[in-house]
Amino acid sequence: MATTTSPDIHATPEVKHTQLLIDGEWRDAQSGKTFATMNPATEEKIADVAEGDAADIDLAVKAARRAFESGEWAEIDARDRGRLLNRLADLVEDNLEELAALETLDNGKPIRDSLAADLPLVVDCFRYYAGWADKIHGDTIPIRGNYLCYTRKEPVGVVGQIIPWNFPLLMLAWKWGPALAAGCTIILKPAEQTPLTSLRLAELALEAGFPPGVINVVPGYGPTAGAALVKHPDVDKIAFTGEHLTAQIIMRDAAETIKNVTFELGGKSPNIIFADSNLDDAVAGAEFGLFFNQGQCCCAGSRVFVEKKVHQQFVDKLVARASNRKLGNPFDMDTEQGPQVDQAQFEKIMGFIEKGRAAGAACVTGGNRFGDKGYFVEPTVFDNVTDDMEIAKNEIFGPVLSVLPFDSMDEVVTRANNSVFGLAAAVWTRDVAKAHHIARQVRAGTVWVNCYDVFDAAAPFGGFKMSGIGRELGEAALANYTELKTVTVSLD
Ligand code: TXE
Repeated sequence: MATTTSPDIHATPEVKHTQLLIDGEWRDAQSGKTFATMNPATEEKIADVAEGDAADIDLAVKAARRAFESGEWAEIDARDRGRLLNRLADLVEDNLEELAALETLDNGKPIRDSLAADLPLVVDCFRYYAGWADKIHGDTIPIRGNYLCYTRKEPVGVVGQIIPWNFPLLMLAWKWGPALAAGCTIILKPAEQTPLTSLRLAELALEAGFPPGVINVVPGYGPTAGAALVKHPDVDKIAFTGEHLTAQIIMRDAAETIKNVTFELGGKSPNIIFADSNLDDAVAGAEFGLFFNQGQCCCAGSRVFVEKKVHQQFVDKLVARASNRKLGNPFDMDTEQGPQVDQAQFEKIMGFIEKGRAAGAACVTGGNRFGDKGYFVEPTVFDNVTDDMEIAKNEIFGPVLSVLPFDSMDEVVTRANNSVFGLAAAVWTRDVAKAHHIARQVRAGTVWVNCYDVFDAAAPFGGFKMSGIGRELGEAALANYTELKTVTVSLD
């Protein structure tokens, strides 16, 4: 894992690339259009970035198709694909502080999180999939008759990857790692809020030696660039992370060409705290599980179920911690919470806070804007939330935590599962049997026991129900980027 020493956190990182990367070349959008990417901490413009649309997507798809068909990529030794991924990981490590600063500038996340979480996880992810590149293989299968039957795992082809803004580099790594290990070629559409680190990574990929056309990056808006990628007949697969409502549009658009899709969507994850838990650990876990990354995590533990016996004690401790969180300049090393990513997200969150109050939930800390510049929201805790309230049902994607008291195990399982989502869950208890019972009964792709937000490139992640289709990370993610071919040879 990468380590850092005394980063120059106050230096404004240089914005080296604002154009599209297509076929190994930096280009303006064919329309000549640009869009502004903003600093959410200051509400000031950072840079104008080329705004790709359908015409640019078409060029990028042609480049990716040529790179895929030409064999200079898919046919190179699998081990060499792994070597390139490792070289990319090295370059990320060599430029870790610059990348972390650029991420913080464009997204607003505290520099200490970019340095300690996002970037090390990116490096780990590339290295993990570098190791897989030469281990993707089929089986021999004993079928009836005198035949040799075997399977091959072949790259799915040209893939479109559409990512969000909450972990711009990490979402890129989760998508690039398995796709490149499998031998696919890529068109990445980063989120319009945070295009800068994707473009810098594209430059590092060129430096690492990925052939032209293997990795193309086309910033732009969802309904134009994103939709063009989804509808393009020569794109074999779409991998998307974002909102379930967007996924519904993508699924409809992808239906036109029966495109293979995988989705990592939102959640309303239950974090269940039993009276027999180590309460201080549980409180710390609830705080981290929701407030990390300004609450902008798909797996945020936004429904905190607390056993009634310890409810008041828990709320008092949580309020003490939440109200002590340090908000401010994300480039200060001791800042724990930065701004939300943009005005739209800020307004969405403030709207939910109003709905919580109107529904009668008790706002026990926070509930307001912080400061008068930048999209900062005070860490907010609602107590005595009931399952039918809007704030208990919808993904808020901000620093707003709901406490829901409960009495019994059966009750809490039913209530935890009473959601259209099923991404993650956590349980805090000293009773092993209780922990495993919850782990088994809760319908979610990840269950953490006495911990929260523990991620590793090797551990699959993804959702049940409306939280997604398919799994990212781990060996499981390779299935997203491979087609299985059966070959049967007559031995007569
Ligand atoms: O998401 P979108 P937004 C949730 C979270 C947040 C809400 C809205 O609740 O408040 O979504 O955020 C591209 N065809 N999550 O509007 O629209 C878009 O350009 C193709 C949860 O930012 O899903 C961007 O690149 N692509 C989530 C990406 O989709 C389209 C992370 C994500 O944007 C498109 C982010 C279209 N028609 C938000 N429309 C998570 N699961 O972690 C948009 N896009």
